[in-house]
Amino acid sequence: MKVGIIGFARSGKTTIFNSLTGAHAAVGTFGSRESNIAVIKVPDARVDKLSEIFNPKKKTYAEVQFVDIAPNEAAGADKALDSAALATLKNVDALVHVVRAFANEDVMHPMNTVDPARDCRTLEEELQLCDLIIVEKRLERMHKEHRDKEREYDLLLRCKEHLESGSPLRTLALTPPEEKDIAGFCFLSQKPVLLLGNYGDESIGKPDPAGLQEYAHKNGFTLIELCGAMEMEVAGLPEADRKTFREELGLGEESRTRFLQTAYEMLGLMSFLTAGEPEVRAWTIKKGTKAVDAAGVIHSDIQRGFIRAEIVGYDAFIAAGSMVKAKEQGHSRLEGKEYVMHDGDIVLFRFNV
Ligand SMILES: Nc1nc2c(ncn2[C@@H]2O[C@H](COP(=O)(O)OP(=O)(O)OP(=O)(O)O)[C@@H](O)[C@H]2O)c(=O)[nH]1
Ligand SMILES: [Mg+2]
Repeated sequence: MKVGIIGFARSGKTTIFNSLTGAHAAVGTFGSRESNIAVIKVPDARVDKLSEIFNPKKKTYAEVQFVDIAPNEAAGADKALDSAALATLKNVDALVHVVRAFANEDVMHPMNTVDPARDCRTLEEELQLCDLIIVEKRLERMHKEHRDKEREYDLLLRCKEHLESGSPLRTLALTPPEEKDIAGFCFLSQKPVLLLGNYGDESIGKPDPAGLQEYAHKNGFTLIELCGAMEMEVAGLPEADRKTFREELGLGEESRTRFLQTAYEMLGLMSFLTAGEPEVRAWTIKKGTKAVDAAGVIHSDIQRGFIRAEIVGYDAFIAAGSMVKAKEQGHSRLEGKEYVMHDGDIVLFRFNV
């Protein structure tokens, strides 16, 4: 999974990027002009347990890639995204909007005041406007080419109306074939947005100090609240010291864990597992994914040549203690293409290409 970190200039994007990934990208004025990329492993006790049993050559956790967009070249702008950012964000699966909720006289907000709800609204409008420009250009071109009887034209007209009414494309009801038809546009307002309130340490212990909880609740957003600067400091400590510091500072559970749990839940993600001597591995899919599409996450050949999925549930496997026993006890099932995957399914795909 790929996540794009967006937000206004100096909202703490790189600070949050560092605290979630443990990277050491430079923050502030001397930060890099390039975007930052880092990958984190998704902790999964099932991968650890299966590895104890299979003793594989390789143990692979699911991964989340974070992209922290480069500072906006148009300094002082009330826009969060320049053209470089737009290109960077095309292929991410979700957006994390870092909302500045900390006061810091030394680093001014590009709009001079700190107003989290305003930033959320402004950025949401910006995403919609970016998409509207793409839609209008495409419609105009299709019209010129006398292609306005095509299905895509109708669909884009619907997108246009929806955007013009001030709504993001993620709230437009689309059938699965329609989703496929517009997937190539990589519309930004269609991507799920997770709000990340970046607070100063003066906010710790205060109820909804920036009004962000209320905003998120009213507008149907998921919100994660962090003290970016402190989190980044703690993320740089040796692992043994981190827990004590977190407790002393009142920071609560590890920010990465909290982030991953919230993001998985919001995005409706789950994992299935593959296990054998060469490798034990977790794979991330959306809830509701069918066996044949889950196969495609591993390799397109396996999807194309799909015959059957041999499945044992994780809990049944652990109770049985081995694959042989799980099979003897009748826990192994052969499922077809249409089978809807369950969280923790241990799978062996049978395929033929
Ligand atoms: N007081 C305080 N300062 C913070 C916090 N988070 C970030 N800052 C400061 O704000 C400045 C900008 O932080 P960055 O993480 O570089 O912000 P950014 O959004 O990546 O900035 P650009 O990439 O330049 O748009 C730095 O000087 C940080 O030290 C915070 O939680 N509290
Ligand atoms: Mg930055």
